[in-house]
Amino acid sequence: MPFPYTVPQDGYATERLPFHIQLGRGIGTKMNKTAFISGVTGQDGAYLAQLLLEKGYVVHGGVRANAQDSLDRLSRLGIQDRVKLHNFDLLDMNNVFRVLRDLRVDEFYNLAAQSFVGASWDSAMNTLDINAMGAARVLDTLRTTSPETRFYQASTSEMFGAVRAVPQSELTPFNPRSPYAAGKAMAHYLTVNYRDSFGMHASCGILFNHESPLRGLQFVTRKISSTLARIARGSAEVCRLGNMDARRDWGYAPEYVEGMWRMLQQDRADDYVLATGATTTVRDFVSCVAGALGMRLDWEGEGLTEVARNAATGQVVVCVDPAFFRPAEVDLLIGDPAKAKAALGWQATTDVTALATIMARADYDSTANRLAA
Ligand code: NAP
Ligand code: F7E
Repeated sequence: MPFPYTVPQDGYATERLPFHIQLGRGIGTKMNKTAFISGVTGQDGAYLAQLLLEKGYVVHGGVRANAQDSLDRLSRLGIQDRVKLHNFDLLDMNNVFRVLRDLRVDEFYNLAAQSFVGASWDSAMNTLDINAMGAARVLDTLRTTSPETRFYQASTSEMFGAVRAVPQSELTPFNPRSPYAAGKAMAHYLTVNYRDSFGMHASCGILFNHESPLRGLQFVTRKISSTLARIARGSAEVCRLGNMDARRDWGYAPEYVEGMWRMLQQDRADDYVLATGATTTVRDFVSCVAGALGMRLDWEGEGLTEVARNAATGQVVVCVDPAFFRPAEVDLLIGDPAKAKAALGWQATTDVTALATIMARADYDSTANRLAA
């Protein structure tokens, strides 16, 4: 076989190559690609780890030293024993430096963050330190110790903030509306800057909201699916929500981690929007979840007095609570994923109704398991 050979798009399918070519990094070493995922205990980290393991990667993951019981998502996917875990904290430069210098992985996915926008006003310094300076610590370490490592930065639609165009694409100017978004914008610009200045293969995925049964319970979709699932099982509680007019472009997380991986397989690093191209209000997401649970809702009132009742029982299941309003809101997000489709062949396929159904069913089933336990 001639050398150099072409690496298949689906990773290093070593079993299809002659044995002498499998010995890539020294005698007896298989040519599995290596990846490090910061934030491997989070929603995206867990799905990305699963995807990369399926592709034959050796997957390293960063976990915070004081958060060892947060391996729940990896356990739910049945992969907790297959990810090589390392103590890793984006706040600690020495720690970041030592881990990355020693591993020198092929691909680094920077998914770790204080990711809850609502908390970022009350913990602005911490949010900026993790989300902005944390990315700087990783980029500078890679530049010094492993410049050939391909780098993915978890950028976000929140950077568009009070939007300057509809829909939002890679060309839309940023206008961040929270400490979270401002920190992510800094990390984004720094990633572009390291790519331009030092030739690093560093890409940003500007991802619109993506959800799943592994989503944190504080985010609105999962708050709705988990609370309504308990109500459908007989709970008398009420789902208390903030701004129900806010609109988001909600997709399904496992599809989005595939897009991250595709970005790092390109010859040239670049930035891409991943989105569905459709937008839905929080109120309509409530109705989708209720529908999936077989619950018809009657909406009445407006503003602070708006409620949704279970049409069958009259029980109030949703109400407005100003405690969940934000100091500044991002009212309308809708992404234009045309570039990702053309360049990466990536497309979201799960619409918001299907997404709500997946989440509602998973929460309904796990509620039953908890009641049975
Ligand atoms: P997530 O579930 O909140 O996960 C965040 C991860 O970051 C967790 O593993 C967390 O660890 C870790 N982390 C927090 N602080 C850290 C620190 N100081 N050092 C190291 N790790 C730390 O978030 P996600 O939804 O998977 O999102 C992944 C990334 O994409 C985030 O950067 C987020 O900002 C960004 N993003 C998300 C969306 C979305 O819709 N999901 C959209 C655009 C961008 P613990 O388990 O210890 O808390
Ligand atoms: O809020 C409104 C809230 O917290 C969505 C993160 O992954 O996606 C996520 O950020 C909307 C907002 O997500 C409640 O005001 C109403 O307008 O689910 P969320 P988010 O802020 O969009 C982006 C792309 C990221 O990058 C982030 O990391 O829903 N809303 N009532 C509520 N939100 C919450 N959390 N709770 C409520 O009761």
